[in-house]
Formats: sequence, structure tokens, C-alpha cells
Amino acid sequence: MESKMFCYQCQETAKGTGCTVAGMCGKQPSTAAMMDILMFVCRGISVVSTAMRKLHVPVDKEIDQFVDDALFSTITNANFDEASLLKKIQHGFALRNRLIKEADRRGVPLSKVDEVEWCEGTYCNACGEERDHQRFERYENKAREVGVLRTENEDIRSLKELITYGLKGMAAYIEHARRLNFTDAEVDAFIQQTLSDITIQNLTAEGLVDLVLETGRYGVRAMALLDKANTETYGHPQASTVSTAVGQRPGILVSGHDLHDLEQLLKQSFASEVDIYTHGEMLPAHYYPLLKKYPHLKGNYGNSWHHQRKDFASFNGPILMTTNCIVPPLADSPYRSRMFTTGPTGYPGMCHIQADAYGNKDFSPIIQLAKQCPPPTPIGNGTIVGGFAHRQVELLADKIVEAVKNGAIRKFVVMAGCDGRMPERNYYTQFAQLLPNDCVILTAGCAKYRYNRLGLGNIQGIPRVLDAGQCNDSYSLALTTMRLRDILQLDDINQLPIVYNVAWYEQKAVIVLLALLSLGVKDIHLGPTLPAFLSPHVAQVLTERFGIGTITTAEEDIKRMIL
Ligand code: FSO
Ligand code: SF4
Repeated sequence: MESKMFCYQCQETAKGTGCTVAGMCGKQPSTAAMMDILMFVCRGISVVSTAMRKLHVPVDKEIDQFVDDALFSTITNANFDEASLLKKIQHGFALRNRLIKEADRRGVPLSKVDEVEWCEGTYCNACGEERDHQRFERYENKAREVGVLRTENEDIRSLKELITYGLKGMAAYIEHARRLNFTDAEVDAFIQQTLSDITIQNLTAEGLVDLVLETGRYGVRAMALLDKANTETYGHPQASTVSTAVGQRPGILVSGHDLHDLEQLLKQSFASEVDIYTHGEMLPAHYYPLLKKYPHLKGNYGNSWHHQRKDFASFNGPILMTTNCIVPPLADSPYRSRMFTTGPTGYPGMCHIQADAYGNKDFSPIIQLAKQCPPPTPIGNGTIVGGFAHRQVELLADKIVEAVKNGAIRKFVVMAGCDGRMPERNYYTQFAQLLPNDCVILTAGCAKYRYNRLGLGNIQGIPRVLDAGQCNDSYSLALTTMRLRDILQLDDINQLPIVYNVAWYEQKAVIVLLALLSLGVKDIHLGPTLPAFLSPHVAQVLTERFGIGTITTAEEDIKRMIL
């Protein structure tokens, strides 16, 4: 039977091989087709923009912004809304065609690839007229040729997709930084050059492995940029205790990663008699001085992203999704009409809050709705401790080094990454519980929800779970390890008493992984399963070159990683 779609970019892919009928995430084949076309558009734009840059012909910043937003929109659980994807595709083709004309005018030769030459039917290259009213169907048909399976060789496909998913994660981080007015033109040029290379160059497996590492190096740069953007805008994260209790006033729940959206909402709702709560990956907002100063930033509600059907139902008020991860609400869900999307996210029928030309958003519909809702139903009454990004850890450095030297800390375990629905992920809770008392967990990303409320205590005043923040704050963990290497006067970070037991789910975790590899980190245990997009041969190469492996049972892994 011919498959209806093909996607294997996340950890929950069907049967551990690929979603071919519908996405395990809820993505429909028609939506998958729109995403394949959107990636096709991005590759076409990138071929042209890269050729122009090579001949020093300037490329409009709008191109960078479009490519980053488009890549972000195709990340797992970000956008389920075909209408919004269709708009992006049309805009993208128009940008591509404009670039082609400009390249032509400036005498820039272009590769004759389908991504550049295909006339999508809405705007004819020759006359610029609208001429195809069945474009959706045309796109669906075209998607069959240009999706992941367009590359026949399994190993080349595997490496190209590994790089592409890394670029998607990188684009997400760059997009967050851009919202705070921090940009890095070289990172954008790299993203487009790499998309161009994998489209027009006949790269060998060896060449692609080099490109994997180069992608990791730019991933570090992208995360550094976002770290700078976040800390220069909101101050350095501080050790903080976040309440999981609720108040008496109605609330708005904010999920995803975009701090700028949260800040705008906090400002606009300041005098509205409503409270703002964080969900999932928005928890680290409470660690930033210029966000935690808002008295109505009340606390953290619920659990990691995949608990949202339960958490959103009992929250009672509106929910703002600033980024992934969206879980499609059930048809009779009590909260569907209370959900709003913004930025790269989208869901059919949900109200989308669009930014104006200056990036400002009007959140008043959400605030008005909140005022009519009952307060959240209490589901927790405790606290979460976090805020251990690089500056805060630096302040603890003497204590930490002393504890390592006197044997009070035996090992650090980097358990950064993502959470997910699969029952196998209980492994991470068990692993944390079985971890000897002289071990400290370094974490970032939503993986932390598996163990951040276990009450694992502290060692000589150092919490045993040091949460640096969101998945992008894995950069902080890298800085921390490099700092420890310097203080302990070691030549190599792999000589540190650190093991890596990283949980992955979607493509932001892929760029974190590639960043760690590019920094020379060896022996990363990746779980709960290795990515389906790694072919057996590519997985073997990564194991031989970087020591990448997966997990077994919590008991066995404690023995082999710690004891
Ligand atoms: Fe999680 Fe979702 Fe942050 Fe991801 S909420 S899974 S790696 O989007 O980005 O950690
Ligand atoms: Fe399947 Fe993951 Fe792709 Fe969704 S994002 S279609 S679950 S592989």
C-alpha cells in the first residue's frame, strides 16, 4: 500500500521507523504534505540566496526571517494549521521568485534544480499572474516527490535529515533571539548555505558527517546568541523557588519557550486582576529577574507538555501557546475554545495572535476571556527550585569544586532534553531515584519534569537537581562543564566526572546533541530510543566516532554510568 506521508523526525515516530498513515503527534497527511512543500520552498530560497551571497549580492533580511520562521513551523507539535502553512508557502514562493529575478538582474548564475525551477502555479515566473486555483492539490502531489524520501540512498538521506533537523532547532533559537532584536547574519547565512548544499551538492557521506559537526558548531553559536538575548533583556537567571499552588483570581496559562510573548502579556495584564501561570517549558521564566518582578507572575501549573489535556482542562482559563509542543485537543475538549496560538504555532480553529509590523502583539482577547473564567483548580501545592544557568553556577563554583575535591560530589549527570508520552520514559524518573546521593543532575529542557519534584535534596548546600532552564539553556550546561574543566585544570572535558544521559524528543534536542558533539563531548547516552532517522550505518559511525549509545534499564545504567 502506498504510504500517505512520511515523517520520522521525532522520537515518537510510528513503530520507531516513520509515520506513514498519520502522525503519532496528530499531524494529518495533508499537513505533512504542506510541511514537505514548505521545506522545498526553503531549500529553493536558500539555493538562490546562497548563490547571491557568494557573489556579494546583498540578501534582504526578510529572507532570513522567513526561512527561520518556516523551519520553526515544521518542528514537531508546532503547527497543525494547514491554512497558515499554505500562507507561508505562498509567501515563500513569492520571495523565491523575487530573489530569482534579482539574481538574474545581477548576473548570478543559479543551479538548475527543481527547488529553483518548479513553477508552483500561483505566481508564474514569466507573467506573475495567478493561474492555478487547485494549488493545494498540486502541492499535495508535488510533496510526494520532494519529501524526505526524495533521497534514495538510506545513509545519505539519514545524514541530510540529521542536518536538516539540526537546522530546524537552530532556526527556532535564532527566531527567539530575533524577537528580542538580537541577530547573527552569519548563522542565517549558514542555515541557508547548508540547505543549499544538501540540495545542489553531491556530498559524500564523509562530507555530510563534516557538515553535521559544522551544524553543531553553529548550533553553539545560535544558543550563545539566544543566551545573550535573554540575559541582556531579562537579566541573568537567579536561583529561585517557584510555587505550584494557585491563587483566587482567574489565570492565563502560558506555554512554550518565547519569553518576549510572556513579557508582553505580563505588561498588558498588569492591572487586570488576573494572574499569569507558566506551563511546561515556560517554567524557567520565573528565574529571570526582569520577569519575576511582576507580582502577578504567580507560579507554575501542571506538568510537561504532554500532560496538557489534563492540565489545560483543570486550569479553567485561557491558554497561550507561544511555541511547541501542542497536543491536539480532543473534539469535545473543555478547553479547546480557550486555547490561543501565536508565533510559529497554529491549530485549526484556534485564535492566532499575530504580531504587528513592529513585533508587538495585542493579547487583550486573552485577558478579556480570562476575566470571565473561574480561577484554576488546584493540582499542586509545592515548589520547584531552579535558575542554575551559567552565571548562578559560577557563583557556586567554589562550593562545587570543593565538594568535588573532598569527594562529597562523585559525579554529575547531564540529564538535559525533552519529555515525551512513551511509558519507557519512566526510566528517567527511576534513574534519578536510583542515583547515589553523591551525584548531581544538571538539567535543561522539559526532561526535568521527570525528576524535579522528587525532593532529591542537596549536597553541602548544592541542590542535587541543578536546572539551567529551557532546552536552549543546554548552552549554560556546556559553559558550566568548560568552566569546571578549567578550574580543575583538566585538558579535556571528557576527563570531568560527568556522564551524559540525554532524553530527546524533537528537533531542538537534535541541535543540542550536535552542539555537544561539536564541543568534543563523547559517550552521550541518548534515549529512550535512538532516532529513527539514523540509518544503521550512520548510527554505527556516530557510535564509533563519538561514542553515542542508548539506554538500557535504570538499574543497569546506574551500574555502567555511575558505579
Ligand atoms: Fe520540550 Fe517540546 Fe524545549 Fe522541545 S516542550 S519538547 S526539545 O519543544 O523544546 O524541551
Ligand atoms: Fe510522526 Fe513525529 Fe513526524 Fe509527528 S513529528 S508525524 S509523530 S515523526
